[in-house]
Amino acid sequence: MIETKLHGDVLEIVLAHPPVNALGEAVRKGLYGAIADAQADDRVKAIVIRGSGRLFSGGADITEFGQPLVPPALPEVVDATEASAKPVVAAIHGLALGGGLEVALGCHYRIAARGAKLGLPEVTLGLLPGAGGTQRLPRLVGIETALGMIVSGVPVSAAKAAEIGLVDRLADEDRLVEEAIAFARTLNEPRRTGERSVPADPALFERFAVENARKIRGLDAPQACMEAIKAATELPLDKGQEKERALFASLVAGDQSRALRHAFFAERAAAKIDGLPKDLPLRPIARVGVIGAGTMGGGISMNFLSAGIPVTIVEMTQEALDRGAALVRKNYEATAAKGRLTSEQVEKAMGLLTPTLDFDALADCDLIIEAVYENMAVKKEIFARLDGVAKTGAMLASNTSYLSIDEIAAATGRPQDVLGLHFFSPANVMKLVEVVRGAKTAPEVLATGMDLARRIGKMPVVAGVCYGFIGNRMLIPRQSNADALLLEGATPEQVDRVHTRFGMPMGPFQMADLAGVDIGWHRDPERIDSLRDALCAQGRWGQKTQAGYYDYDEKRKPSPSPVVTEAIDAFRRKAGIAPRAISDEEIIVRTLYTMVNEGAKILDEGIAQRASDIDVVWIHGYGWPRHTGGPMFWADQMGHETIVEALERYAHRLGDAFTISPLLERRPAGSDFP
Ligand code: T1G
Repeated sequence: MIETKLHGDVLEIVLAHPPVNALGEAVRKGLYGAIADAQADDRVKAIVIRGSGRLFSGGADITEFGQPLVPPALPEVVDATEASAKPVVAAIHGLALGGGLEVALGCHYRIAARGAKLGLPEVTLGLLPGAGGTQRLPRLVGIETALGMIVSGVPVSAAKAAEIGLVDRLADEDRLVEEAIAFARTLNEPRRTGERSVPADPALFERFAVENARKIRGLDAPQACMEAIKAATELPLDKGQEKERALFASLVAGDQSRALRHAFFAERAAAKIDGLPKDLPLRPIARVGVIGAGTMGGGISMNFLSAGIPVTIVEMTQEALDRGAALVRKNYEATAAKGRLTSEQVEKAMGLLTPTLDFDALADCDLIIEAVYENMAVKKEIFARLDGVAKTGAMLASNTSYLSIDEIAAATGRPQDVLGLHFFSPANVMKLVEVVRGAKTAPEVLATGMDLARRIGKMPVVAGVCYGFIGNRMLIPRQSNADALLLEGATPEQVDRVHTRFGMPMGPFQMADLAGVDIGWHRDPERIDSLRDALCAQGRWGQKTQAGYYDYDEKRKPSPSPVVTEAIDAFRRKAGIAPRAISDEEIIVRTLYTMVNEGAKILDEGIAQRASDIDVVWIHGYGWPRHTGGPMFWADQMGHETIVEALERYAHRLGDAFTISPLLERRPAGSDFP
């Protein structure tokens, strides 16, 4: 956990706790003891602290939160480091995050490898730096810089850290330790953070809060971070640390931090495929083929191009092909215009794209992704054709968002090579990919799909085959109830407002307008069986036609539509429904609780490996508010009995086909989903 080595008169202390040198109990004890021993060791003139492996330290051990604290607490260890009578130098490489950076802040000097990054990401876990970071960082880099780093949680580069005074020196990666030891040898005494508070203009905090209002709305931790940093402008160091610890204690016990810590571990658990050996040989993917150059095909292609993987994209007509390639270029150039890509990077990515009308050009691809429209007959025809073109061992994937991978695989003679790679629109932006395993998908094909998704920066989740897999299947009861609520008396604005207040980026009707009301429409303007049919028949296809469930101005700003109100009334009259007042609670039960219920069925049927995978799907595929942990964690916190009771109370509104998941019903009170 802690290794020490004496280099002449300089003691090297190594944080050695793979994989991230988390500052768990044993590391804290070891570090505290090594610092104490060094004080009494006359051979030691100065101390260097570094991390083993690929980084300095990933911070406190998050798994310990919520458990009884075993001393020494991290603040104590950091204070003891700073109190050392002998100079202490932190030698930082890779990452110094959270408590890791706070240990470095307790050191008297900091030297960093040029490729290192330093940050205080506690806010992303619903916490604040609780080992002196909110008090020492402002004293070192100033209030404004400290506010930016701590409230955003975004790490800074070593160069930036040197610029703002967070580190004293930079070193080449391979000379860091020797330069740190040599530097330590030149030091005669410690340099400590000043006790005095850091005066600041109070208006700075108000301005910062206003500028960041949208980002931090409804979140406890950013507010507490600002309060702790403000204490650094009013109190001496020790008093400020007391304030920091009190705020930390409140956050760590709070719902939001427990939810955010759940999300952190859920994302890592999602990468694991139960029942598969860890070291399964993956299939090499050197070239990808994409069939369909529409919005999805283009977006999917960009993920591989940006990761340096060549893509052959196939379309049926030159016009569609040109349009698709132009859209890819347009997306890249829009990113470059924001300064997030250089023009060379754009050209490099575009240079890896090979548009073609020749289906046989897919013969040398290692993975081929079909991204044509949602029609099973078309997909089966494509896969049957692929069977004759794709090379042996090529992986054949469909981007279908609902349809059966098993049925598609059966159109080929190689079902073991077939899987689903369900990207979420816009595919070059949304992180989620549902990696759908068919009944005959080979284990290494599934494992390769998961690994490749991560290589291109996605958040993959394994899904079994059912209509809509995980995310879209849970959308079904949400949308059917939302539609029914309109006919029973609610308005699109009311239903959407309940969802946006809950923390969703948009509600069901705003989402329909964004995605396209006409998606999945039968396209027969004479056949009007639903409000959606009526809107589509009038050409109200959503934002793209400046009209859907809402009217849109040229800036796509939505406003309630009298046309829609009239259409809803007409449907009510036709169905003989007298509108009634609908409570927000009813909307929550019928659109969010029913989603949880569907999630429980998905879990029960083994479509999802674990409840936390369902949370990851909704956080990364639909923007479910991360600080509630995802639908299943949120239900755990609420108590399954609360959900069951409410669903039973509204059962008469949920349709004859509605059933409560047995998994929900049979869970003992207070238990969580598996
Ligand atoms: N505590 C416990 N486990 C951790 C951990 C941590 N801080 N960081 C990572 N792990 C586990 C992770 O769950 C995974 O486990 C394995 O290590 C590899 O992680 C008092 C209160 C450092 C950038 O927020 O951002 O300090 O799945 O897959 O992609 O003020 O891990 O293998 O079983 O993510 O190379 C603040 C959290 C803590 C940083 C490395 N620190 N970690 O990414 O590997 S709170 C953070 C990360 C704190 C103090 C406060 C990343 C990483 P498993 P990984 P990676």
